[in-house]
Amino acid sequence: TRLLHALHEAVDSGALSLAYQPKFDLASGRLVGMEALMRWRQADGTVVPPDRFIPLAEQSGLILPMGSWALQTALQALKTLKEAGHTGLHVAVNVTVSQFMQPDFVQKVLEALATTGMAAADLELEVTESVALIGQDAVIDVLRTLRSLGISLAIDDFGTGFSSLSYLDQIPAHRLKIDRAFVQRLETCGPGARIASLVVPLGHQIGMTVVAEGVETLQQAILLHELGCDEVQGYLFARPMPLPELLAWIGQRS
Ligand code: G
Ligand code: G
Ligand code: MN
Ligand code: NA
Repeated sequence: TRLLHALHEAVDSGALSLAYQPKFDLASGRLVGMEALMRWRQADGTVVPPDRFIPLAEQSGLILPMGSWALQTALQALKTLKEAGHTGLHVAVNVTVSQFMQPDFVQKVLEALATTGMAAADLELEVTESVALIGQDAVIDVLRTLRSLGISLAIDDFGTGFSSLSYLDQIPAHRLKIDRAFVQRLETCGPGARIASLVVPLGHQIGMTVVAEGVETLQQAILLHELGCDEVQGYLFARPMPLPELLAWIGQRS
């Protein structure tokens, strides 16, 4: 297709970039890290949202070079922050099913850490429930290997997949990210309004840090705090920003 052809060119020409969205400890307001989010700006200035090009990249296999690039770039950005004196932060990178299924995925992650000089603890990988859904021992093995190396894992978009709860206990993840659809329903009294309140103790029960995504209002933040949610990410606090903007933003804060 036309879009796929354009995406190929984008990968080659450097039209992809990463935006970084800060993530905070809810009780203290402390910045804990940021999630790297891919952006594609076409030559005519049009921005194609990741919801459109990530599935395309996944189907075509382009996600593999794109994913390696994202890993390197995100770690390099964290290094830049570190060198500017902003330490104790981690960067979270989204990873799809096919990336995980590469035989040399762990090797690629280690190489990215080595070439940027970053430590395993500086990196978090975000996987959706669909990764767990493949459910096979091979996938769980990769996750366990990453964990044993000191890399942390987050289960992204929690509650939107079709997974059973049985896998949750098997996955060695540190963070559980409540999908923003549930955060947005917090203030309503319609169906689904209480999902977030059920997910927080569920995550805590299995030893995970619970993160709410897509927090847009103060009321949502207050409700999440009352529920005992640990961390937050959302437009209320900070939008995804290119690295130079992030550096300026952090500088102003501290
Ligand atoms: O930035 P935005 O909220 O529009 O991102 C939409 C979705 O695209 C995210 O939920 C995320 O899962 C996916 N996405 C964004 N950046 C990346 C990336 O670098 N790699 C992968 N695999 N997915 C990404
Ligand atoms: O990986 P994941 O699909 O969860 O990526 C998070 C997506 O949510 C990104 O595309 C990001 O741009 C978006 N996002 C981040 N904060 C907010 C928010 O407060 N509201 C909405 N609607 N989207 C957000
Ligand atoms: Mn994510
Ligand atoms: Na998400």
